[in-house]
Amino acid sequence: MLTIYSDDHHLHHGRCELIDGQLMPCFEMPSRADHVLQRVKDRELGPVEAPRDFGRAPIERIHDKGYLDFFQGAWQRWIATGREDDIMPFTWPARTLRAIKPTTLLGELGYYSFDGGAPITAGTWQAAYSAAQVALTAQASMQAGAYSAFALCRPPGHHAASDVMGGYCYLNNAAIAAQAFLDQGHKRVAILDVDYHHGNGTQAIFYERSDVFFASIHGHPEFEFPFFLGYADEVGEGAGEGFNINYPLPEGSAWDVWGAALDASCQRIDDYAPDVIVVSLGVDTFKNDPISQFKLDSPDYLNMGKRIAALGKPTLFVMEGGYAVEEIGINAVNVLEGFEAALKEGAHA
Ligand code: 6XA
Ligand code: ZN
Repeated sequence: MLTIYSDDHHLHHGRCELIDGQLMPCFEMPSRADHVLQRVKDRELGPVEAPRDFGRAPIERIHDKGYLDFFQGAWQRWIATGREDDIMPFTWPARTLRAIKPTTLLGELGYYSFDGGAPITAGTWQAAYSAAQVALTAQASMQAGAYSAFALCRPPGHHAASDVMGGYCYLNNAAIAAQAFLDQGHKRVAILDVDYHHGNGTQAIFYERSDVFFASIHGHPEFEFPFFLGYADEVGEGAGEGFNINYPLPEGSAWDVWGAALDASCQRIDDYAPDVIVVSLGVDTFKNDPISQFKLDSPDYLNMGKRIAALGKPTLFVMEGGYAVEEIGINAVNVLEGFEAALKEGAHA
């Protein structure tokens, strides 16, 4: 399987995030992608290539132009005021306030974000832009005939909506790739989000559309981030009704429960009959992950890949979360190796 990877992710290394009542060093750190890349190489998964540059146009198919302009220009505005530490939002237009867009940098940042977990640093735009190009290049390789590809994106993307950042995410790499498939002639794309956290951004982007089916398996928002989306009764709206499915699972869920939700997700995806599948591949479902309450073990990721392969569809894997840095490479690449092993065994027609 071809892996697309850019070193530009090193340009983004936030100092801290606000989590569980504390300012903590960011769990989302450069060594995550380094470990995944190393494992891809150690296991000889396939060639590793740098992304091409498709420009901003395919990103603008998903993200609001004003949001992109703000994000791209935020750092220059910040340092022009004499600051050089990370930019962090701290006030949001929640109920009782007006959802107006202020003109000051920190006001605008509150408007364009939903949590204190997505710091903007000097290199954040470039890293996120390159991650989107990584996803687009992997997508292009499939458009050119590859059956599968791995977009080793960092920063991740599934919490980012059209004009909102948060949860370590700025640009929604999986959504951008899904839209590119549609723009290049595919009719139906299914996004399967296996990250521990609900993909609220991806859900929001496609909630009223029937050309993208979204299925997510995640920690129940009653106890887990992002808290305000990801419930089972969110089934899509308008033209999108019936094209969104959530499997919120309890704390402590291991493969027995998780795998059953995967089976159910795959059944729904099968019914949808997509042309292509995009997997939001987070491995923070791992038992030793520092910010998750699920209990998947490393061999479970092989089974995950096999089950996804059994869908028999071209599949693009897009890297999302996973913070047990020592094991993130093993677990992510296990999914890809399980997928490839199943293909060799003839799981797809
Ligand atoms: C709170 C936790 C953010 C979770 C980010 C993640 N700052 N999403 O892994 O998939
Ligand atoms: Zn996650």
